[in-house]
Amino acid sequence: MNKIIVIPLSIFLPILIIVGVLSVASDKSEISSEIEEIENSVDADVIMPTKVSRPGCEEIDRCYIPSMVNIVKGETVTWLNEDSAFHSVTSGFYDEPTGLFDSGYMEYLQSFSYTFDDSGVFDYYCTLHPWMKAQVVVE
Ligand SMILES: [Cu+2]
Repeated sequence: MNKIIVIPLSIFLPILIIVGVLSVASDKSEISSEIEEIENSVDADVIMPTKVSRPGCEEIDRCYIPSMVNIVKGETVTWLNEDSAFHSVTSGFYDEPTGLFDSGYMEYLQSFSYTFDDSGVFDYYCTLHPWMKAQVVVE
């Protein structure tokens, strides 16, 4: 006759709970490592730092960091929004967009890239926060 192995519920239930907790924990670490991957995968030239949705950053020239980027023709600039608020990267001045580039609203950790094919000084700003402005200088 075959022996039937009976695992008492008092042992089985705690094991089940531990396995459940462990799988939730590994899910969480997976998510945080995914976020890290996103942050590391974006090689940003310019970041929008936290708290720039309130005026003040313009006084220390830190609405976009750095506030001036120097590149040569044909190079690409990548912006990364590290703020929890929406921001944009829009060519021109507030209420005077040139139409050359516009990221639209960028959410947290969203990036935007633009390749500059002509030389010149390119001003840009945030459509949501008039004090946010910076420049790309293309040789
Ligand atoms: Cu903004």
